[in-house]
Amino acid sequence: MENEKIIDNNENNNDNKTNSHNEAEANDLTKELEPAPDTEGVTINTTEDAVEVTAVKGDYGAGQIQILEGLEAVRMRPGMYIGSTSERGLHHLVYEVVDNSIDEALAGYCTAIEVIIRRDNSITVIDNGRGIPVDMHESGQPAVEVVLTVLHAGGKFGGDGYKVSGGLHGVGVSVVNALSTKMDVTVKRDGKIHNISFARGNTVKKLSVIGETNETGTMVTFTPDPEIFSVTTYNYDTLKHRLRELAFLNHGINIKLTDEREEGRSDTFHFEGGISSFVEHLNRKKEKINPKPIYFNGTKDDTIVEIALQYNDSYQENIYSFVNNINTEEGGTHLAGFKLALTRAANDFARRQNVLKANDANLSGEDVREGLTCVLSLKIRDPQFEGQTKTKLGNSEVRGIVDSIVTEGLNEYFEENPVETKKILDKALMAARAREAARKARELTRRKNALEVNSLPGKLADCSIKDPEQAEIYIVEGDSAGGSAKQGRDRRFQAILPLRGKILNVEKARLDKIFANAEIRTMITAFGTGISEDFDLAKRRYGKIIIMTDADVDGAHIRTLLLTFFYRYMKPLIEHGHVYIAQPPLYQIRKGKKHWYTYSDDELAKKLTEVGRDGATVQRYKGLGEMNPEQLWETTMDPAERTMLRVDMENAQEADELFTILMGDRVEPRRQFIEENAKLVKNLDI
Ligand code: 0RA
Repeated sequence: MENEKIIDNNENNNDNKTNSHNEAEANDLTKELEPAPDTEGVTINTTEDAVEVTAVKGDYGAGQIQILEGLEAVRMRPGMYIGSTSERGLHHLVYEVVDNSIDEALAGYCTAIEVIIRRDNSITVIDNGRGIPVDMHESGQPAVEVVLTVLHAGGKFGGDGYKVSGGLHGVGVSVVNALSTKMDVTVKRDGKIHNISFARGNTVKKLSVIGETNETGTMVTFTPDPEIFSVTTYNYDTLKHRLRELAFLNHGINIKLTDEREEGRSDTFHFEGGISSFVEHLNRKKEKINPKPIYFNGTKDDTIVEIALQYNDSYQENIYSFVNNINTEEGGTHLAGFKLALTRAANDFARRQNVLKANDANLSGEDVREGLTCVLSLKIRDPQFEGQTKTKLGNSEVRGIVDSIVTEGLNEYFEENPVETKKILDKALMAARAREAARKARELTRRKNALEVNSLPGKLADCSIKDPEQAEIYIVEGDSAGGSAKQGRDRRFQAILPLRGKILNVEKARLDKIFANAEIRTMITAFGTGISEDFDLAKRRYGKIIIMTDADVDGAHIRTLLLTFFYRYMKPLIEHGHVYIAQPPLYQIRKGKKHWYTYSDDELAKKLTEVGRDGATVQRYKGLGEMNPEQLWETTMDPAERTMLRVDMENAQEADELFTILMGDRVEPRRQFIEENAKLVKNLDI
């Protein structure tokens, strides 16, 4: 259970679904492009072209060098080409094919893309682009066969325009072919319908004409190889999320997703508004400062820059940046150029309007970005991706390009929209004042820490082991449960911090108020990590921070408050998997001299049936306080026996939304959310 997510994707709105003629076109494609009959058992040709020479180390023994040819290299080291062979890599196959269709759309030849999850978890991607070329290549093979069997061959055909998407690794459809037990490709081009098929990258049915048409397009169906992937079941929501993102980032394209495994499950995405619609979508549950997103774009030296921004009344900044449709999570030169321009433009305008007086200090970047939701999207020719996850843009010339486009765009907006601009600048000014107050509060905290040597909070019962890899801390609701936990724990590696009452709702407070809160200061000191921009994961005193609250509404409320606080101000703790939720039992069953614990109503019913209801007594634990120290240890704290949920935020975007909905000021989205997700939040007191 340790790796279970507690933050689920809860996306139930059917935004911007359209049923335009594009969708109908995509449907027509389906009818006409039927996959060729199964070709299993046909002789297998091997690819002759030695296009990749790879030295294989490790498992193959030191010094032993193996030459790998063609797609065999991909099957040998799939991770090198698609990042992973887990669920992520599995979904990456779809993105790789779709990216080719997106390229066709960006080149102006494709308007509709359809993705179908088949009942056997094979995937069909259909587009109405030009179709993969089928003419003879110098190698003696049709171009389509080369594109699908030679690494990086795709870009060598066609030539006009540059490849924009090409996936995170930009490896091409041949990699998908190599990693699929079967791939069937149908091309409508030059008045004919052509078909070819492969097995694990090898051609098993040569290209042939199977019909006539006056349309163009490509249909690819592939079955991921279970020898390669640890998971072969597609997740609808994962594909939906990415395809919607692609529809936002490439306005006008119609993208349809259908799941044949579940009757009626289908979504169509089409956003004429592009990234402005994206920003509206991200802010849809928030109170807006400027009702219409600010949007501008510009092109310089083949670099296309698009920006949409909209402020909401929260204190968080939410900037998403993309380069060639890839989410640049680590930022880079484009983001730096944007931030620089925004801060400068806001300060210049505030000075000109005398909103900032001669003696006032400048607004900081953070002040200006408070409450900002922004999407920055670039299409560039030779992106250099750097950083740990290769999602940081390195091209230095891009900084200046983005800076000048943003400066010009913002100046124009500020001049022409005085009402919205005043609201935005007022918010930044408030943020600046709060920042100053927070600085003073933090100064106080720091000074206090320096004075009281090793000043750990009095309420903390620390553990004796200081190694953060071994040490863990239980955050316990209330003094009485804290008492039981202190007696029940293994004091060598388990620390206990009882919290009194409810902690501050940080969604509704700025840093200054947060620093003034006693419970929060206690946690900051105990964890040792600092907070916000001072946060340093390396300074953590514990490897596991375990939230242990009662299984009732108050407990759930405290847990949500704590998670909000960690999410907002100590995010790396969650990102690196250091935050857990303890799972105390709900019931104890006694019968004769024996006893059992159960953690849910279902489990209780099962266990009672198993041991027999006659003579059994059931105790329902209303709070941790009802358990004696031994019971608490046995059920909830003993590493050998306990179950914990690790808090994992796979998707910060949706997690942020969840927190906003659950904790924010607005009642309506919260009510709606609870109705839609009654199961997930049934025990949350909100
Ligand atoms: C190579 C060259 C051209 C298009 C494509 C490949 C292509 C690949 C895929 C994969 C899925 N859909 C696709 N659509 C097109 C350019 C063709 C030309 O110049 O006519």
